[in-house]
Amino acid sequence: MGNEVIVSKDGNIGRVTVNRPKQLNAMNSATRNAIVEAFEQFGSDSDVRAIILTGAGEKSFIAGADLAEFAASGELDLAEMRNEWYMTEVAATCPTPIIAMIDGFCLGGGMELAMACDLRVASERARFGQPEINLGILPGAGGTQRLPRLVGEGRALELMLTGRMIDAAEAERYGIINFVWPADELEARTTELAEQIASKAAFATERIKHATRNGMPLEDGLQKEQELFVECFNSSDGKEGVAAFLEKRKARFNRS
Ligand code: CO8
Repeated sequence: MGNEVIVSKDGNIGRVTVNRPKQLNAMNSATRNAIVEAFEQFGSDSDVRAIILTGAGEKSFIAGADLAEFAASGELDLAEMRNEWYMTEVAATCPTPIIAMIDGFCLGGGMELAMACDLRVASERARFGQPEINLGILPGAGGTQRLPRLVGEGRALELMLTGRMIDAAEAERYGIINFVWPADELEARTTELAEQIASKAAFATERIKHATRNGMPLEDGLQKEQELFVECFNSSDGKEGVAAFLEKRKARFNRS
């Protein structure tokens, strides 16, 4: 792995930082591959209970795809594109919950990656948008599907058809982000949130994510949820959680 992405582990929290601040953390192919590698590594590390994805510097989370790389590439075929943007699928299916911590620009493929994560938190100076329309292309890394699910079709179409940028307050009102915090508190409050999730029963957090993110029609999704509930109910963490409540003590979960 080069230094386009910095990966570190801090107790039960995995940190993934896109590190191209001069390009406003726009993602080239190497960046996307490094993100995939980091999510896969943390997703299979049983010590890691929550992941924080962010961008280096104060100006940008991720300003989308690297347009210089776009310009230098020739024709794109479907298989190549799927391979290049596999990262959003890895984020959505990674068993470990991922929080996108957004400071500054969150645009195009950056917004699509954030939407593939599980929670999004932002500083007051964050800016969001799907500016692909201004380039004559479309949000092709999940934007046309994930944005309407977050904000409803009308708002999603308006954002994608105009390419308008919105501020953090509007993004919160739209339901794109979970919390807006002052920039100087963003890191600490995101870590607190990650620690809160990391302190829960990982056997169950994984299954909550899986059931919620499976993208199935309602009936199939409800059936899947019941299957996963039975697994959790019968797990040793499930037994321990209920026993601890009744015994008025803190639960000791062991991810099984
Ligand atoms: N790619 C490459 N370089 C970038 C990008 C980018 N996306 N964004 C910014 N940069 C570079 C600039 O070129 C500039 O470099 P330099 O200093 O060498 O000139 C540097 O970052 C700083 O940028 P600006 O000087 O433009 O900074 P400003 O504060 O004036 O503006 C903006 C900031 C508004 C964010 C502006 O840079 C901008 O509009 N950037 C482009 C944003 C954009 O259009 N993103 C979407 C890209 S397309 C995409 O993400 C599609 C994803 C799905 C594709 C799936 C199919 C394959």
